[in-house]
Amino acid sequence: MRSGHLLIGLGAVATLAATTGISLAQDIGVPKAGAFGYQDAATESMRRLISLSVGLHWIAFFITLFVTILLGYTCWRFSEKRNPVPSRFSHNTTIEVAWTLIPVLILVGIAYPSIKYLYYQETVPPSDVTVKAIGASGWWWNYEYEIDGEEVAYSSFMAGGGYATYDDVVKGMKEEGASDEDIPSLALWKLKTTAPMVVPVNSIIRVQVTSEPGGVLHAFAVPAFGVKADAVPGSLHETWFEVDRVGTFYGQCSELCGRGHSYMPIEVEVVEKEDFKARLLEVQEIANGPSTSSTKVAVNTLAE
Ligand SMILES: [Cu+2]
Repeated sequence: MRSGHLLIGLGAVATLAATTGISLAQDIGVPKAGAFGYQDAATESMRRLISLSVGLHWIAFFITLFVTILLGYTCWRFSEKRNPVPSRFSHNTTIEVAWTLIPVLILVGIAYPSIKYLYYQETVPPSDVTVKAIGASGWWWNYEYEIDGEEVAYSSFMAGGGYATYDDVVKGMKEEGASDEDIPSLALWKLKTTAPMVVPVNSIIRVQVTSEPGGVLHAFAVPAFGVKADAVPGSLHETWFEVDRVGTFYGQCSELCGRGHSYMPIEVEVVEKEDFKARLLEVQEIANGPSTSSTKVAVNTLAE
């Protein structure tokens, strides 16, 4: 059975490696039947993270292989039958130095790329757009921008929130008068929002993450971008990403924040640079209504 497991292990690592290639697939972050490994990387940061992870898996694989073979050989070679008179020595300087030094070198070999990646990820380059993502205590996200001195702010709720089952979502949203394209597909249920975060493609996006004052902990996470930042009331955390393609990407709140934790998805719409401002203002208008002041954040009207 062991060789079977090894083959599965090798297959798993190969699949992880395969996910590092650039794909033009849309709707990254949507669950797919039989999917395995990481989501397609849409940023350089996530590509680096995947190659680091694949490298670490290979190191862990060979260490496990080595230890398993050594253990098997020892059990076989030094059994009572084959080795009736055991040797009595208790020290061997050469091997003691080796089994101390080799693991230290392996750990240093792991630490170096890990710290290098951390430094890359934690250093925010000069940004083109800054977005403030605020986790709301009623379980949704608020997004705030300042574009050409103009404040843009809106709330992003789960599309079809407040219903217990997917059938109820379809039925309920139809009764509310929603069009077919507003109703999320089953795969997009709990991922699609009423108003996505909008960002331009191939631009450095700085995301400032926090939580409502007096609120609870959330976390802003989009796996395809390789970002995850805790949202803590009274504290401003920063992360950044630069997406290499136009499309829609999904993430979810990734810190257990309470009753509505699974109902506060993150939908990021990546658009061409020249379409960015118009699309952002359009989303703000959809979210807040045409007459609402841009600085006013919509109140959650969805049933909880
Ligand atoms: Cu949350």
